[in-house]
Amino acid sequence: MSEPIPGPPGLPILGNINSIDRTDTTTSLCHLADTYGPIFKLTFGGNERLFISTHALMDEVCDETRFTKMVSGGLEQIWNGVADGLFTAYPGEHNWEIAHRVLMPAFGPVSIRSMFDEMHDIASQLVAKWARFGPKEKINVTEDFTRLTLDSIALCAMDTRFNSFYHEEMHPFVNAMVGLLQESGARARRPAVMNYFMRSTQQKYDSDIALLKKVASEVVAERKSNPIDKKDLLNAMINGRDPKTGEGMTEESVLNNMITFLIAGHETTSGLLSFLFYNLIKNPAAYHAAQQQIDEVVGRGPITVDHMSKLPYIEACLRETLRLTPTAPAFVLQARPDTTEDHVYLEGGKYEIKRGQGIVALLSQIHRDPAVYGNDANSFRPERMLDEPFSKLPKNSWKPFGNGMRGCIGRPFAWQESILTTALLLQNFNFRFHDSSYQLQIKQTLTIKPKDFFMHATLRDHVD
Ligand code: MNH
Repeated sequence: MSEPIPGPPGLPILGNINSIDRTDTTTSLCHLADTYGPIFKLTFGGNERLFISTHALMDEVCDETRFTKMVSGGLEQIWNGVADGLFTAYPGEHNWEIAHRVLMPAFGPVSIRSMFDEMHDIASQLVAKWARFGPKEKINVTEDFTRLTLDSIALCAMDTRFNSFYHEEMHPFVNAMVGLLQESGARARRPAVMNYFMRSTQQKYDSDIALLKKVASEVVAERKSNPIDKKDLLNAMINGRDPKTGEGMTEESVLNNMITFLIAGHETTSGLLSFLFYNLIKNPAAYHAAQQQIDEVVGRGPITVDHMSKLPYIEACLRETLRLTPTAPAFVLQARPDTTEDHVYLEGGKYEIKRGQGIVALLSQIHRDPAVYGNDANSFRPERMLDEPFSKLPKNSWKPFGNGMRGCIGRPFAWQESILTTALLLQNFNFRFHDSSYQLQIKQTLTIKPKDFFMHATLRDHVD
C-alpha cells in the first residue's frame, strides 16, 4: 500500500494560494518541506502538484527512461510569449528537436571560446563603471549584473549592443521581460477565469509580449538584410540545418528562440553573480582564497581565455553558490507521457503518482540534503565543490542546470561569463557590504535574486 502524500489544507477555489509568499515563493516552499517532509502536495488553480526535497526522490525522477520535463504553471504561461522555444517546448515536439540539434554545436566549447572577447568587452564596461563610481558609491549589485549579462548575451548571440551601462533606465526589453515573467507566474497562481476580469493587466501583458517580439524581429530582419560572416547564435539559427532531417528552423522558431536566449540567458547568471558576491563578502576566508588564486594565476596582466580553466577555486565558489541558492530554483517533472500505466510509484511503491501529475524538484532543499552534504549543508564551504570532491558527489545531487536532454543548453556560456567576470572584479577591486548588518533576503520572479543587496567597490592598491 502506498502512503498518502501530506500537504496543508487549502481553500475551495484558490487552493493553497495563501500558503505561499509571492515575493519569496522558494522560501515558503522550503518551510512547507520542513513541516510536511520529503514529498508534499499543494493545489493551485485546481491543479495538484507534488514537491520533492530529498536526493533519493530526485535521483528517481531524474531517470529519463521513467520521467521527463513537464511544462506547467508559470512556465506554461510563458508560452504566451515564446511558444515552443527550447525552454518552453512540450516534450517530444518536433520544433524542439530541430532547434536542439541545430543549436547544440553553437553552444559547444569551440563556439563559447570564440565569444570570450565580446564577454570581456562587456565585463570591462562594468569594471570601468565601478572604478569611476569610486568607493563611496552604493552599488545596486543585481541591477549592474543584469546589465552585464543582458548586454553579454545580446552581443554574443546576435551582435547587438544594448549599451545598458550607458543608460540610467534598463533597456525596455528588460522591463517587458520582467513583465512577462511576473505576470506569467501570477497567472499560474490564480484561477484562469479571473484573467477575464483583469483588463489592464491583460493589456500590459500583451504589450510586453509585443515589445519582446518587436525587438527580436528587428534584430533578425537587420541580420537578414545585412548578412555577416560570424559564427554567432543568430547565424546558427538562420543558416543551420538539422543534421538528422536536413530541416532548418522556421522563422517563428528563430524568433521564439532569440527571445528565449535573451530571457534564459541573463536572469539566472545575473542572480548567480549577485549571490556569489554576497557569499564572498560574507565569508572572508573564501574571499581571500578566491582573490589569492587570481593574483597567482593571472597576476596584474590581462585575463585571457586560457585562464578560464585554471581558476578551480572560483569555479568551486560558483558551484557552491548554485547549490545554496540555485537561481532557477525549481523545475517540474512528470511520468513520461508515453507511459501506459495510470500510476507510477516512487521509493518502491511508497508513493503513488498519477500520470500527468507535476512533480516539482525544490532545488535548494535537495541541494541541502544532509544525507549528501552532511550537517553543515547550510554553510557556504567552496572546498566541498573543488573538482575532486565535486566529481565524487552522488549522481543527481547537484542539479542547478536541470536534467538530461532538457537540461540547460547555455551552461558553458554562463560558466565562462561568470568565471571571467568574477576574475576581473576580484583582480581590480575590494568589496564590502553597504550595510554591514545586511541579512540575505530573496526576491523571486521565475528566478531568484538577493533583495536590496548593495555593496561598495574600492580599486585595489596595486603598489607592491
Ligand atoms: Mn539555462 C534550461 C538553469 C544559464 C538557456 N536552464 C535550463 C534549466 C535550468 C537552467 C534549471 C532546465 C529547466 C527545466 O527543466 O524546466 N540556466 C540555468 C542557470 C543558468 C543558466 C542556473 C546560469 C547560471 N541558460 C543559461 C544561459 C542560456 C540558457 C546563459 C542561454 C544563453 N537554459 C537555456 C535554455 C534552456 C535552459 C534554452 C532550455 C533547454 C531545453 O529544454 O532544450
